[in-house]
Amino acid sequence: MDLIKNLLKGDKLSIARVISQVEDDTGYDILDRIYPYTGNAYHIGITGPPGAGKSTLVNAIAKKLLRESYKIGIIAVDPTSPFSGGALLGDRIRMGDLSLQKNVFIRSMATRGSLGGLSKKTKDVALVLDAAGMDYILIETVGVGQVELDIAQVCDTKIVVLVPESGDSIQAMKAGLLEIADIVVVNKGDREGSDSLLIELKFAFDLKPKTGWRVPILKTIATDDSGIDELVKEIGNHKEYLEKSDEIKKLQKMRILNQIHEYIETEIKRHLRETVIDDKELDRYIEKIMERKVSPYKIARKIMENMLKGG
Ligand SMILES: Nc1nc2c(ncn2[C@@H]2O[C@H](COP(=O)(O)OP(=O)(O)O)[C@@H](O)[C@H]2O)c(=O)[nH]1
Ligand SMILES: [Mg+2]
Repeated sequence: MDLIKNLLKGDKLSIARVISQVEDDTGYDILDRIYPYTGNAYHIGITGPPGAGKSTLVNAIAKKLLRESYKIGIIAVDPTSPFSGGALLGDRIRMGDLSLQKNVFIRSMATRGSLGGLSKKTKDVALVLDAAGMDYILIETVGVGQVELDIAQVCDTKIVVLVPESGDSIQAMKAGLLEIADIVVVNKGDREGSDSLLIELKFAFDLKPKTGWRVPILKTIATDDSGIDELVKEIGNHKEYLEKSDEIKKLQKMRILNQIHEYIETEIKRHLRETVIDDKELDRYIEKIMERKVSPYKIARKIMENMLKGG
């Protein structure tokens, strides 16, 4: 099919069309077919509180990688403004000059209306960009909850961005954000308090037992590209570390296992909703459960038994 052929060549229009199909949940056939061409892109996750400068950093990192002649895919998952879509537009404008470049493809994804399915869709979009020949895929997410941590699993190098203001560091530690960090960035290094945050973080990481990768803690001013060279260098170091130790294989295996589980879960749920449970029958069960004649677990087991019998 021409569409896939052109996708594999990196044609932007074809990338966009395949992504729309994948997002519409009708894309499994395409995903099956492009899968053999994936597995070459390196995934970098950038996460942190809203306003920390993630998009600005992504922009700066992408520009640096572009100068080294790499092809870059960018996925911005932005739930910060679910009602107006304003943040999304903001990202587009800010990344605007990048999106005109031949070797960059940018996709913004709203979380609105896709509760739960978002992380899976992000992974599918990443697969499309991978097949389209991107060397690096940058995934920006707001680090506030489970979805983001889940997305972090997709990435080879996870960058956590913090800023001096508003005591983000302590909150982030609580949220387990720093647990997933391969690189910590203190952005807005031009702001007051950035050095003390840097020291605080270095202290916190020094207390951790050292095994394998040593998490670098860097200061950046994303708005004027300060510290970006070092950040990109550390991304390269981490990539090398993952490749030399067998960590990258472990990550890939975990990812595939997740994909299988996630797919099965989604399909079982859909199957249950669409075919196994008859609404009227379910109503009758619920009545019985409310009368305490039977437990919900017993009914659930019964429904599952029916499903496994092919009902
Ligand atoms: N002073 C200063 N402002 C920055 C820096 N990095 C980003 N900003 C600004 O902070 C705001 C939020 O940045 P953005 O990249 O959209 O943050 P995001 O929500 O984390 O993606 C924007 O107005 C940026 O121009 C920085 O290093 N220093
Ligand atoms: Mg952003």
